Amino acid sequence: MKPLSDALLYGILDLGYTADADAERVTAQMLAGGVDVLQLRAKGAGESEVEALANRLTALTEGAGVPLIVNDFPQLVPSVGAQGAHVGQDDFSVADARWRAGRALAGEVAPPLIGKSTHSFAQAVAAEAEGADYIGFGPLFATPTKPGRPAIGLDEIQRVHEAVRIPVFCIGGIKLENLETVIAAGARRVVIVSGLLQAADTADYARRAKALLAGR
Ligand code: TZP
Ligand code: MG
Repeated sequence: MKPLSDALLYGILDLGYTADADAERVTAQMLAGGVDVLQLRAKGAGESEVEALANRLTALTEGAGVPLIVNDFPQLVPSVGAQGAHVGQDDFSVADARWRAGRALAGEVAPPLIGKSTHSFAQAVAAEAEGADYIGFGPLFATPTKPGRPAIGLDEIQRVHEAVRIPVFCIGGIKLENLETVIAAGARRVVIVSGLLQAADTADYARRAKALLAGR
């Protein structure tokens, strides 16, 4: 499994953009393009639906050596064989998510990765103190993928990277067109959702984003 410390590009299979029937095809494209972490995000879907979807993806992510992260349902991590869970500011605490994602047989597999969404410098620092394995930091730009969440801009990226030692994935409205600007502002790793999922060629889009991230 690729270590999180090497991850540059984090892709999200968001069922707001991808039809259920296309889940495997789009996941395969993201993996072929070099996505280093893959999250399953299905807002509005119930636990059993997310479980079924995750079960369809693990063979692909495992084959690519890419961690699969489940949004919102840490308790599914052991049963589907995912590598971790992602929580928002209003979800389970990191400790609670970690407990829910804990393996039945301790030590059998790597401990679960728990990521947390953060929307400010203070939240970024707090998430690390809380024990998160990585954070999302954003939305840098307003984005229809997370409606109603104000853009935080690029000004705090540098300061967050200086203060936080765990991997920081900048997120929100990041596209190939603005990625160099985001990198110039101090980002090392990014999450791209709609850019990847709405691309005519998702694998090629991922490859180009990865090249820009690796080139810094
Ligand atoms: N959290 C903050 S912004 C965001 C999430 C899940 C959505 C990012 O999606 P996109 O389409 O890359 O702007
Ligand atoms: Mg959530």
